Amino acid sequence: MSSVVRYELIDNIGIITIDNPPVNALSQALRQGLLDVVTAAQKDASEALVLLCAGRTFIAGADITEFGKPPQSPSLPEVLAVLENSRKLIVAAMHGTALGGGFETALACHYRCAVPSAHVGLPEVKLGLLPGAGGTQRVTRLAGVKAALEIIINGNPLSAAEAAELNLLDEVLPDENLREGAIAYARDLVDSGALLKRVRDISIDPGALEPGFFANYRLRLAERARGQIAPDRIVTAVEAAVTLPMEHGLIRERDLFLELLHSPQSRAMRHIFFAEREAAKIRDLPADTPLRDIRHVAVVGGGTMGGGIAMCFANAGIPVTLLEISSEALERGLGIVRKNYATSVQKGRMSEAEMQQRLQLITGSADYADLAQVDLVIEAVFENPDIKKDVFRRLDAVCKSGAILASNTSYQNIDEIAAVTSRPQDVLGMHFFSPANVMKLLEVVRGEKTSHEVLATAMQVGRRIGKICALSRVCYGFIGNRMLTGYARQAHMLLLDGATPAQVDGVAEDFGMAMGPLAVSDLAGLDIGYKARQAREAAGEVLDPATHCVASALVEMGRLGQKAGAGYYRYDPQTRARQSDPQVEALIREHAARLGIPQREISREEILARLFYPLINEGARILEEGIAQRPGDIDIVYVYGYAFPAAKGGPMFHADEIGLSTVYEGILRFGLELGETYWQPAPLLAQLARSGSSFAQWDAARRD
Ligand code: 3H9
Repeated sequence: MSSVVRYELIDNIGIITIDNPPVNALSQALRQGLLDVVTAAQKDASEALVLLCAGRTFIAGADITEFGKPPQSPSLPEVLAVLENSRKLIVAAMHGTALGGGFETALACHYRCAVPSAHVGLPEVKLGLLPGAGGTQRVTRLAGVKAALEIIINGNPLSAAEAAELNLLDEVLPDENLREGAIAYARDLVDSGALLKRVRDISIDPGALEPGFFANYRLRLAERARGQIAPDRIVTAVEAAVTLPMEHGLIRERDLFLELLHSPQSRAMRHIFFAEREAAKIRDLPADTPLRDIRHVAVVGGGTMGGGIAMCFANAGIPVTLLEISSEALERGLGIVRKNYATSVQKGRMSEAEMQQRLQLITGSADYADLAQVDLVIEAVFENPDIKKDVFRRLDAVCKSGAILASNTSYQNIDEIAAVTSRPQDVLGMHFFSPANVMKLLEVVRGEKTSHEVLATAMQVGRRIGKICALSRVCYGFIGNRMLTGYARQAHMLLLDGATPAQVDGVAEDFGMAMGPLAVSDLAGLDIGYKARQAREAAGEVLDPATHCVASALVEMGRLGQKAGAGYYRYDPQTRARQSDPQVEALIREHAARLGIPQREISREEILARLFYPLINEGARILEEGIAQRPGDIDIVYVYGYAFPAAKGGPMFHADEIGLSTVYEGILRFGLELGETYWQPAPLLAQLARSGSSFAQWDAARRD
């Protein structure tokens, strides 16, 4: 008997129980165990078999840790062929999340049932893959071409009810009692003489699709896919389900799966999958660190950021008090929250009742005394150290002992903020990204004195509100914004050297960034950086005009970005589409001439390297200073906070892929050509490049 697959006979029903914690991933041992049990059960007294899982979920997919290693038999398609060919009827009984190879296992069974709370899906696309064990062929046969394409290309799970609606489930069980429900269902099937229903026997009518359907679908998809290859291969596999007999379709699917499995894109996306889970772990925190109970939260500051943060908690069912300095400011803040929810209702993303439920969880206040009993406060006031310190003094005076006091600052020193309170151990940074209710990243900033308990609780709260958390130590801008400085600086300097805004942004977007750096500045508002520069200059700093002169001139011309209809680009008032503006190009030429910078043709390669090498170089410094725990944490910050393409795996993974010596030598070369001021290689980068190593190897060596 296998250690991960058990078998028992209850009257005439054979129960196969998979037990491979934590998520019943389809490891080699599980595949072999399942194959053996199903083969053996063909000869016993059972009249039908039920396949179910112990623990928190049905099989959550192939074992991703096995990808990239030599294949071990039996393969999943081999096992599923045995299941489908079984002479005894097999019922898959699902709970939790039946995903990827897990759902494909269920699709190879003859009947599928699930408890009402179960979800099923094929999320392979999120790993740069397609379903490789019949998913594309079987879902297309059961749910039809259009539904199959949407399900497999989005990769989002379906509820049991939705899956039943699409013919992907035969039965939603009456309640959450999986075992009893599944046995009763299997008995009913046996008693009613149900036939062995094999999905492969369903035929698809290709004539039902409009002519040119797949070609048109591909065209529309290209925009959505932003350079990712898996969506295109999914269309090919679904097309094969329509045009080829099942056995050939399966071969085609398998070939496409293997092509993707070995692609750099999938390698990068699998890295992100594991890095995301790793980032949630704080290396020096004992696993049994106690957690504080967070039942009621307060947010100080009802601006766009504060309102968005309050929505995150309300969305997770956690009551939240939003504090503003006056009832007018409060009304404005609550108004923005209501408007955001109303837009979601309009777009059909939530019902009116859900909106009301969430709004009821948000209470407004203009009195600090109302925060006396909250468990966690997040300060989200104006980005000014004195104002923030003042807020923390007040919080320290009113909040109960044990309350966690967090700042949503993007730049300020958490230790200095903590020092104005009598409880620095309870203070930390919780840095959300705008719009806070949408962006997935939460940078948790650990102060010198932040306690283990407070850190562990903040990570857990982040997860509760659906965020992906990464830990940063204190430095100016923490991980994300600190790294961004060099990237944004080069975007500006490239303009003076002769590139146009459209060229700079175009190269970044072709690389896979959701938006180029100049378009992002226009979106955020050019006045933000302008004000920050004014403050630095007022404090006596001398700034290099080559890093900001065009941006400042635009602000002084009233071109504040999208909100003003013009910035680096001109924006269509209706569609918000951006257009290049000859006036801006002339302005850039004028500034270059004034600074004595000769303009020249700049290649795509140079733009790409000058944007991304500074990002990687600063990442290396952040690692050597211990600001980030691991290179993977930096990748998570960039993918989830700055829309860096997951298919490139984040800046540090990407650096390893292109080779650290390429980056290092590129930085030295730019130092010679452009001056060393902004082109000093980080010592860690230099050391790893010279020894032929990588960030991943450096990280692994530190772990051992
Ligand atoms: C596939 O199936 C290909 C097939 O089409 C073809 C094959 C031929 N493998 O997320 P959690 C680990 S591709 C290995 O924190 P949750 C995870 O790393 C696969 N390990 O839990 C973590 O480890 P640790 C398609 C896995 O409750 C621990 O389990 N399937 C796998 O928040 C707990 O995970 C997917 O893409 C795996 N497949 O969420 C589903 N899955 O504790 C991927 C998880 O050491 N999985 N681990 O950090 C998920 O989406 C979530 O894990 C799930 C649970 C929703 C299941």
